Amino acid sequence: MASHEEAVKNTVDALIRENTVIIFSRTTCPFCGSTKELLDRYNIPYRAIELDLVENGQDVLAYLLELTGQHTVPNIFINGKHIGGFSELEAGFRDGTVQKLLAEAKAEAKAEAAAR
Ligand SMILES: N[C@@H](CCC(=O)N[C@@H](CS)C(=O)NCC(=O)O)C(=O)O
Repeated sequence: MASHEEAVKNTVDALIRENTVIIFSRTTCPFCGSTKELLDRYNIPYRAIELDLVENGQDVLAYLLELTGQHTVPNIFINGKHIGGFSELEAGFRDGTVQKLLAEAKAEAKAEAAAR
C-alpha cells in the first residue's frame, strides 16, 4: 500500500496534470484573492485547492515545497508548469508566458480530442 506521503504526492501530481490552471491557495490569503481576481478578469477558468479547508493541507504544502522550493501560497501551475505565486503570474501575463502556456494547453486538448 502507498505510504501517506506517496498518496499525497500522487494526488497533487494528478491535480497538476489534470487541471490546466491550478492554484494551491488559502481562503485567508490576500495574494490568493488577487490571483483569482486576475484570472477572473481574463475569463480564465481555474481550480483552487484551499489548503486551510482540505484534510491534508499541511502535507500538500510540504510536498509543494519539495516540488517547487516555494513555501508560500498561492502556488500556481499552468499546463503542468510551475509558475510561482501572484507576482510571477502577473509578470507572466505581462511577458506573454501565461498566454503561451494557455494556448499550448488548448492546442494539446484539441489534438487529443482529434486522436480519439
Ligand atoms: N510574493 C508572493 C507572496 C505570497 C505570500 O506572502 N503568501 C502568504 C499568504 S497571503 C504566505 O504563504 N505566507 C506563508 C509563508 O510566508 O510561509 C506572491 O506574490 O504570491
